Amino acid sequence: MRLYSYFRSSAAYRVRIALALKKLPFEILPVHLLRAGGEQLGPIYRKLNPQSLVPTLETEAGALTQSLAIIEYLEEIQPEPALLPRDPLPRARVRAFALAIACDIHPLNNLRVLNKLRADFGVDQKGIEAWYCHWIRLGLEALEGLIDAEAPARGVCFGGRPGLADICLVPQMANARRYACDLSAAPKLLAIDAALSARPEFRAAAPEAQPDFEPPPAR
Ligand SMILES: N[C@@H](CCC(=O)N[C@@H](CS)C(=O)NCC(=O)O)C(=O)O
Repeated sequence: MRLYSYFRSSAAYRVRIALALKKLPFEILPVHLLRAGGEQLGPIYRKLNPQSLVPTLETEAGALTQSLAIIEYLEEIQPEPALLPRDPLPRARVRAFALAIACDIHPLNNLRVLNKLRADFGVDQKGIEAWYCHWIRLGLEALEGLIDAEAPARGVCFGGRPGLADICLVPQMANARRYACDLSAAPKLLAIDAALSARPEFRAAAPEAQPDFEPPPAR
């Protein structure tokens, strides 16, 4: 399989973690979201992914878009280790946590949204940072209420091993740190993120381990 990815894309990061947990071999094809106005917007990539977003997973059966759809596909073709609980109620709760990140936090802070705020609404860098951290703080505070008090001791959001909720959490926390957002309202998530980030599958999927990684410019 081939994954169209950008080292800093948190949606691609989710798929990288899932592939690593499933031990599925894959090749990274970098798509630079900033270079030349954004390689994702070019006609060749757009044909593959009409939304012009990363990730896209190319499989032998065809190309797939949307990180959560890709991860559920991986779950179906390779059920072990399971990323979702079997029982309907905990399964729905894990999905709710993942969707709270993927639908209610991440899209508000996506590159194209920030670009629009800058270009058409005159928002400066300070305003962008305030916007970014506002949605993260609001979202993470709510997520903190979705997990139980024992989760930090388990080192995962739900159950006993990393799953879909953890796959969404770690990239979102990386985004929060990149913008130096105040995460003090989310102590359980901070502890879980630290435990998960030490696992080899999460380390292999991290931005700094990617072939297209670029260190942040010195401030
Ligand atoms: N819901 C999509 C979101 C994908 C997405 O927003 N990707 C971002 C990077 S994390 C992107 O490609 N942004 C490019 C842009 O905004 O132009 C998914 O989960 O795959």
